[in-house]
Amino acid sequence: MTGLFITLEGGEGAGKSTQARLLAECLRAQGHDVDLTREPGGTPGAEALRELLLFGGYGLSARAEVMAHFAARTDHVEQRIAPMLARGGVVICDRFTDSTEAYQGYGLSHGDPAMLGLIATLRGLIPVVPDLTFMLEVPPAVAQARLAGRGDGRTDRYEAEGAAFHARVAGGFDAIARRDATRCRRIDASGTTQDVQQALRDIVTPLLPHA
Ligand code: Z5A
Repeated sequence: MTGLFITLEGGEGAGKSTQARLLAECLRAQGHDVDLTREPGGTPGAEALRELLLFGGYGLSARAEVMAHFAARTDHVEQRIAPMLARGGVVICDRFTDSTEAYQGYGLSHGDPAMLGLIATLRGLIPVVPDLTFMLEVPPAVAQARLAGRGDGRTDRYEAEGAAFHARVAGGFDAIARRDATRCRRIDASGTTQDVQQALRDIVTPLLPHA
C-alpha cells in the first residue's frame, strides 16, 4: 500500500464528520487524490449493514453484532479502501476498527476480555491499518450541546444508550490511544471548527505524498 490512510475516531458529537469533510476538501484543493468515506458503510453492501446495525432493531447477539461490523468493514476495505491505497491515494475514513473496540468491546460488553479478544482476532484479518488516527475528544456536555443543536431527528441504536455507556466508550478510546500512541493523535476538539481543522492539517501535512 503506497497511499495514506487516515481515520477519525471519538464519541458522538465530537465533530468527526465535519473535520473529515474539511480535511478532504483541503487536500483535494492541494491536488491530492482523496476518498472520503465512513463506517459502518462506504459500499452498497456495507451501507445496507449500517442500516441494519443502527436502525434494524433485531437485537443481534453481542458476538453477531461485532461480526456484522467486521463484515461491513471487510467489504469496505476490499472494494474501496485497499484499491484506493494501492493507487497511492489518500483515504479519510469517519470511524474504523477502533470504534468496534470502543463501542462493542468497552461500551456494550464492558471490556469483557473474551469480546476484546474476538475483536483483536477479527482486526488481524483486516489487511489495512490506519497510518494516522485522530482521536477527537470533547467533554460530554459539549458533545450533547452540539448534537442538540443539530436536531436531525433520527436516533440510532448507540445514540440511544445512556451516559454510562458513552463513558465506557470514552474510556475505550482512551485505552486505545494509550496503547497505540504512535498511530493515534489525541485532539482537543472542543475549540472552534477552524482551530480543530488547523490542528489536523498541521499533523497531516508532513505525511502527504507529493501532490
Ligand atoms: N459504531 C459502532 O458501534 N461500531 C463500529 O464499529 C462503528 C460504528 C464503525 C455511527 O453513527 C454509529 O455507529 C456511532 C458508533 C457506531 N454511534 N454513535 N453514537 P454516525 O457515524 O452516524 O454517528 P457519529 O459517528 O456518532 O457521528 P455524529 O453524531 O454525527 O458526530 P460527529 O461526526 O462526531 O460530529 P459532526 O456531525 O461533525 O458534528 C455534530 C454537530 O456539531 C454538527 O451540527 C456540527 O456542525 C457541530 N460541530 C462540529 N464541530 C464543531 C465545533 N468545533 N464547534 C461547534 N460545533 C461543531
